[in-house]
Amino acid sequence: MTTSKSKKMFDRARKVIPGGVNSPVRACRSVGCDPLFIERAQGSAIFDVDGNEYIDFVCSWGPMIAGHAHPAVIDAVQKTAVGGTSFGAPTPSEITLAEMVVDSVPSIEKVRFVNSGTEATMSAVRLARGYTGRSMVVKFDGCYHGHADSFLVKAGSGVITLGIPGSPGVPEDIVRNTISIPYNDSAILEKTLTDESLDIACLIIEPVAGNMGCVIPDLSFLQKIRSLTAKRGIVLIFDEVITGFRLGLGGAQDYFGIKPDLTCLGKIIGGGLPVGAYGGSAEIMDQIAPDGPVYQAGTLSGNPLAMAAGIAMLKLLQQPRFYDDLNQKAAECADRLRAAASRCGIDVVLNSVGSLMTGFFTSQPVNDFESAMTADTKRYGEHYRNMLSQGIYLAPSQFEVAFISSAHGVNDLEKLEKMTEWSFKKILDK
Ligand code: KE4
Repeated sequence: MTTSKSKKMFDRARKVIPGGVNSPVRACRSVGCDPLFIERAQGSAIFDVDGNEYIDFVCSWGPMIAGHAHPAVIDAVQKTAVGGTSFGAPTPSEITLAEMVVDSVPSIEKVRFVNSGTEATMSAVRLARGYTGRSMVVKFDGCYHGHADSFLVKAGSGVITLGIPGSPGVPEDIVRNTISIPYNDSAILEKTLTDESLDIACLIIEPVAGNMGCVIPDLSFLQKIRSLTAKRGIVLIFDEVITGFRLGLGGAQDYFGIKPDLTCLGKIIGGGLPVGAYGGSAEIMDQIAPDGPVYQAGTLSGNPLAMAAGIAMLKLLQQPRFYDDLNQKAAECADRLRAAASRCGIDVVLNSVGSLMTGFFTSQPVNDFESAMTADTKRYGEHYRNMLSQGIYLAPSQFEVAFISSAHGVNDLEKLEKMTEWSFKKILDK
C-alpha cells in the first residue's frame, strides 16, 4: 500500500493551508502519521488519492449514518443544483426540513438553520443569554461544542473551573462567564446550580459525550440537570450535533426521556453538506430576529443544496427498522470488539450507545474527562496505524467516537474484529 500521492498533496497543502488541513484533528497529529487525502467514498468505503480502499468508521465525524454517496442524497443534490445553488431568499425546502425536524425532535417547536454545529451552539447560548438576561454558561469538562470563544475554556481539574481561556485569542473577560464542571458528578452539579451568586443563563451538555471519546451520562445525572435548571429558570441546552438523528429520530432527548429547552443539531441533518440548527419552544425561539431582539444571521443558512441533502437523509432514517437494524448491528460490533480484547488480555474499555462507540486503552471505567484521560494515547496511536495498514480507517484520536452506518455490512464488521484482534496481539507482543 503506497500513500505517496497523499504525502505529495500534504506537502502542497501545508504551503497554503495552516497545518495542511481545514480542521485540526484531520492532521492526525495525535496518532503519529500524516493524513491521507481522500478522493471519493461509497457506502462504507473511502478511497484515498493513491487508490487504497478503507472501511470507514469516521463517517465524516457522524453525518454519513446511511453510508457515503447514498443514491437518494446524491440524486437530491444533483436535481437541486441544476436550478441554482443559493438565492439568499426563503425556499420551500427550508420549510420541509424544518417540519421534519419539528416532527422528530420532542422539544423543538421552531428551528433555525445555520451552517455548522459551532454556529448552532454559539447562537443557542446567545439566545439563552438574551432570553434570561443572565450571562453565565455552565459546560462540562471534556465536552466540545465547537470553537466559539465562550466554549474554549481549559478543562477542569475535577472541580469547578472558572473560565480559564483554553486557546490564545480567547479573552479572559469572555470566558469569565463560562464555568466548566465534571461530567457525571451530581454533587458538583448541585453545588454549582444552586449557588445563587452565579448568574447562570444556560447549561450546555452533550447528552452523550462524543468529544472525550464516548462517555455515557448516568440517567440520574441528566434528570438532576433537568430539575435543577428548571427550578432556577436556567436554559438547558442539549448539544445533539452528534446524537441528533444518530440515537434515533428523537436523538438523545428521546432516548433518555429528558426534554431540554434548546437543542443544537448538525452533521446528519445536512446529509454531509454544511448544516447546523438550533431549536426549542416557540416562546424561546421567537426571541430570535426578526421576530425578537436576539440577533443571528447567515448568508448561506438554509442553503437549497444542503436542505435537499438533509431532507433526503431524514427520509432514509424514517424508513421502518432503520434504527433497530443499525443499533443491533452496532451492539453486535461492540460485543465482538469486547470479546477480542478479552481474548487478547489487553486493557481496553469499550463504551457504546446506539451506533457510537469508543475503545479506551485503559483498565478503568470511563465515565468522565478525568477517567477518559487515563487512556494510553500512545497505544491508541499504534492501534490506529496498525488498523490503517490493514485498510481500516478509525478516528485519528483516542478521544473521538467510531460511527457505524447502515452501509457497514457483516464482512466489514468481521474484518474489523479480525484486524482488531491482530492489532491488539501485535501491540502486546512489543
Ligand atoms: P462543527 O462546527 O464542527 O460543525 O460542530 C461543532 C460541534 C459541536 N458539538 C459537538 C457535540 C460536536 O461534536 C461538534 C464537532 N465535532 C467534531 C468531532 N468530534 C468535528 C470534527 C472536527 O472538528 O473536525
